[in-house]
Amino acid sequence: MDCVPSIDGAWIQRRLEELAHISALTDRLWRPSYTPQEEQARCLLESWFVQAGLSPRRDAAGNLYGRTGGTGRVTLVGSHMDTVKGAGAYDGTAGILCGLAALQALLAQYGPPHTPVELVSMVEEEGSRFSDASFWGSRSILGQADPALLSCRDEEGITLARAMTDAGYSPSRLPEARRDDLARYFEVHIEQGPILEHRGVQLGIVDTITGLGTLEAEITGRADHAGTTPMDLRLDALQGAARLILQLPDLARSFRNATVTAGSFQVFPGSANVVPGRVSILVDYRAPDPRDLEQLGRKIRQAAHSLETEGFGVVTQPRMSVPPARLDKALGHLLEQCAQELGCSSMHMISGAGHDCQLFAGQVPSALLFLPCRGGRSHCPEEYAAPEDLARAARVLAAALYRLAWQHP
Ligand code: HGY
Ligand code: MN
Ligand code: MN
Repeated sequence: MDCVPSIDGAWIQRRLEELAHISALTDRLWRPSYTPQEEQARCLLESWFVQAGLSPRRDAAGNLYGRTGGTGRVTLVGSHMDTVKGAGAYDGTAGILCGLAALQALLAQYGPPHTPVELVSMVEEEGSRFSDASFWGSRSILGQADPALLSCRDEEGITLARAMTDAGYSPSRLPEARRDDLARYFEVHIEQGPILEHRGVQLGIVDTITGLGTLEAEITGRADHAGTTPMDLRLDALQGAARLILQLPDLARSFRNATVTAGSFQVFPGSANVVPGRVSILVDYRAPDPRDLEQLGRKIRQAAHSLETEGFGVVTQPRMSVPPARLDKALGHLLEQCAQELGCSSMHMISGAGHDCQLFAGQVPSALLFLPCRGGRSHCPEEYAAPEDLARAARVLAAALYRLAWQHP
């Protein structure tokens, strides 16, 4: 398949490392949406889009597009530019830069495609600033951004509406971000797990993306003096929460490919010499089967409410949920064929991570291509993908885009 130009993985990696220096924190990488740091990253990406020959545009949600080609339904390629707290340099941005490298190489070799191709850098996929509004950028494109979420708040108490307005975007114009001209969606992403590296396979063709939900459990006991309250007369909310958290791994193990994680919790009042009166936990739970996902969520709620028999007050609140998604077989087969013709090994797999792709899959044929990341590590500074793996994924994407938009429009 010599029609696909070569791609320099080091070019991709240099830009990822440059983006990784743009952080809202000094001691680790966090690029939350609608912040000056995100705007700085967006402007840098925009300059690269223009250098590559793409026409830039921002939508009402702050998603950044780069377009090339004629009229007609659009092949969209993209991922997210926001990060979790303590992120690595590759989650999200690797997909944007692999897409950019693919388009830059094709434009340099063949000029614009017959049918339009757009690259998109999306906002707030992680929900690391607005935990109820994860996938906000892709939801805005798909007309699924719930206006009620505009009043959700970040840790500083700033609403999503305020943050958008301060960043120069008008929440009232969000409906303008909706697209109804998309033909298909491609996403390249690091695997964020160990399977490709462990199996020695170069690329992953994702068939199913797991469903995920977030549940808030608030456990209320009684705040008391840490020194004068006898151990058997306490209602220590953190002890209750701990008993719930220790049950979660067994709940996950009762469903295939399921996970449950209690990664975020707050203790009130939070002083060492006060028996914790209240604890709020955010539980992340996932399963690739929709029935399992629903049952798992129910079992977690039941386990939380069973603490009531010990005298604790328990309130559980579903916060966010995204169903599992089966991706497009024809696009998956195209990626597999392109990988084969380029001499790359590939395997079909499930994604345990959530992705914007699973929202697109509900409306247009969508495909997700994984590249390995070292040790399967992600959502941490150790996250790393080798230049040759970045280049390989970009070339397979370029081959698929060439077929669809340059060769057989
Ligand atoms: O949490 C996830 O799976 C994704 O990184 N947002
Ligand atoms: Mn992530
Ligand atoms: Mn991601």
